[in-house]
Amino acid sequence: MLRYLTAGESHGKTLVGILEGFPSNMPINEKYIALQLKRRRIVPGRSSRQKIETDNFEIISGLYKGKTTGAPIGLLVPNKKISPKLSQNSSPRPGHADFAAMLKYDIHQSALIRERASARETCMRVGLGSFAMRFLQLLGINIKSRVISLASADLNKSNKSITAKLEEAAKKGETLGGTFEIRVENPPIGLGSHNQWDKKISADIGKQLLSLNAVKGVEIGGGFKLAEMNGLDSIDGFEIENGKICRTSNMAGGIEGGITNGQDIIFRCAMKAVPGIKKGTRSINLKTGSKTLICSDTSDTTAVFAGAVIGEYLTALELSNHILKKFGGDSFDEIKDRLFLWNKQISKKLRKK
Ligand code: EPS
Repeated sequence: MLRYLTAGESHGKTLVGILEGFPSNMPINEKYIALQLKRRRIVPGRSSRQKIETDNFEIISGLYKGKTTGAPIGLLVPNKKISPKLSQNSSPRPGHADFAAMLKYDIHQSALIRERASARETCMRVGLGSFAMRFLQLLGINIKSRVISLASADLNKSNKSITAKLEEAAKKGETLGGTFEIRVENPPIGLGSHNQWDKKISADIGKQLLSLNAVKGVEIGGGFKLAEMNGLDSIDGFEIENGKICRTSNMAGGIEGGITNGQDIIFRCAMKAVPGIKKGTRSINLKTGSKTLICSDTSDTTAVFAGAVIGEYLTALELSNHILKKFGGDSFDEIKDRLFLWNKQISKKLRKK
């Protein structure tokens, strides 16, 4: 089983990550990891903080001479912008974790909540997810993402450029939400199970995506539109094409009964607009009861483009976990051989003259 944990604060010394259960002998180099981290950083809508943070990292364990060793992978991403002194303010920012977490943890300084709740943490999840992404790529499985909409505009139909939309929002001091899609190409049949609720891969990937800051909705395949369709139209039929059993559509998004069916896995996420607003949001000081205004200069204008990239790595982590559950094995070649044999057997079963 693949597990990961992160630690670290937005302006603390360093982000820390541990990826446990990763197989040995998988080739991966630092250049590859750096490139994945850059993908999250250099996207439209980012704040000036991304010009400060370079996301240089250090692998402290689990890698030797360009190959994983099977030991837990330890990763550090030191922050460039470090703030040893945090604001003493007791006003929670609405829309963030502040209010509930301050009461829950009996903490009177909202900065202590903000520091950990910040999406800076997703940098580490992409760092750890790089290993999973490489693992999948070497097995012939690819994960892609695309932003579908920004605020209410469908990016396929809109004639206003993304840059123009973002500039307009930034000028007004506003932030924008949107939707993005994650697509897994060439997944094996049979990951997950219908046999127990906590074995369904749809729920597992959904949990990963819902754990991403600002994600408020997740749908699979036809998603919410399926609720408006009749049964027949929402079914993916069978046919024989080129002597092989295949499907007529992919409304299920590659997952039926919690099991991958061999079609592309498709998830879409709705992300709310980042609640840190330049113009300010009204709050109340929890200590004194006085009314306050909190202005944020560091928020992204939109986190949707970054979210799409992060979603890929979260999906990669969960998919790799399911591959390890199904195929077992401790070294990369062992898993690769088992997966290839499985794919061959399935292919034979689907071949019809
Ligand atoms: C974030 C707020 C800003 C962003 C941050 C996510 O940071 P802060 O207010 O903590 O300086 O810059 O994103 C990153 C630093 C990053 O690397 O993604 C938030 O509130 O989620």
